[in-house]
Amino acid sequence: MTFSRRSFLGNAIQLAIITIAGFGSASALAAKPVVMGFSQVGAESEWRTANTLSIKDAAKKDGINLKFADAQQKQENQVKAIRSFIAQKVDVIAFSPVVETGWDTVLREAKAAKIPVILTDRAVNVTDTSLYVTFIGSDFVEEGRRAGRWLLERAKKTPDRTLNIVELQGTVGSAPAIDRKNGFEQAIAGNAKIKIIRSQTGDFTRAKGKEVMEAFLKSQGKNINVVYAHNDDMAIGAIQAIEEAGMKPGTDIIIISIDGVKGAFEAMIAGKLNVTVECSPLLGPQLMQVARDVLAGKPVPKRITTEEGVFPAEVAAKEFPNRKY
Ligand code: GYE
Repeated sequence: MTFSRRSFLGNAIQLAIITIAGFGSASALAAKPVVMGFSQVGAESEWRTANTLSIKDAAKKDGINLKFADAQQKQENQVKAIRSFIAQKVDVIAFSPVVETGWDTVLREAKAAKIPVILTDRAVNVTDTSLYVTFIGSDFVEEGRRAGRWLLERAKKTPDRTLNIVELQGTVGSAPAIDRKNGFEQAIAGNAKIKIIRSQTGDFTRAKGKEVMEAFLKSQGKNINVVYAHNDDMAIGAIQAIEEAGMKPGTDIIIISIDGVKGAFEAMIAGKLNVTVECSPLLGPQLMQVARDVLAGKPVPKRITTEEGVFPAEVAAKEFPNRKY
């Protein structure tokens, strides 16, 4: 309500000015571009690069003036960016929150300035959910469950075998790390032979994924049967560590990851990754549409969930040409 009233008032004032100037026309009104401030998490993964491209492309195609800020995985940078968008009086703010908590104050500032906020990709944990209009993104708990269910199916082939899992977690406190851990644990619960023996963050990057896997291999060695990585980049880092340790990823150690980026398909085709659970980064077009709807005062659902699948290595070669990121 507040938002639609605001844009109506804005348009009315603009129309008055245009009419006074003697150029009054509906097309002149429609030409005023919407300004969106977007605070991105960073450039930590292949997924993120595809997400940034999708948002920039969609804004361009949609004629939206995008003010893009990269937070380099730091919450304080995101808070600064949002404050600067408020100061610039953008029409709408969108952001992908690096972690779930700590947003109340800055979101209250946006609300006080009557600027609607749209969350994309990652969720926030705030008591007052009126601080954002909607959240567009994946169901990360379900992604974790899908990864766990795939492992349960695979384990049926070797029912007597113990499967010791090492987990490479995403960024500490981020929605995908919290939810993907929970979903996976839910799926494997109650199986005495399938258990997580080590779990540590690799911050969603290849370099950290590799580093943490090296430490796991040093302390656990041949005890490790499965790697569950919260994203493909960390899995690819782990694959390198396993190869350098003289073992065969995908054969000696089962590798499971999430995202479904091209690098993961290449690793599956090479027989080094066993499965990737899809998480689509192509959120740009939907974000622009939702922003336009919000500014037009149209009701939008509080939660917009992305549709996704699971891709085991067996279908990788066939699916590869269809991948868009
Ligand atoms: O899985 C990971 C990225 O928030 C869903 O962030 C996103 C995650 C994605 O760095 O690769």
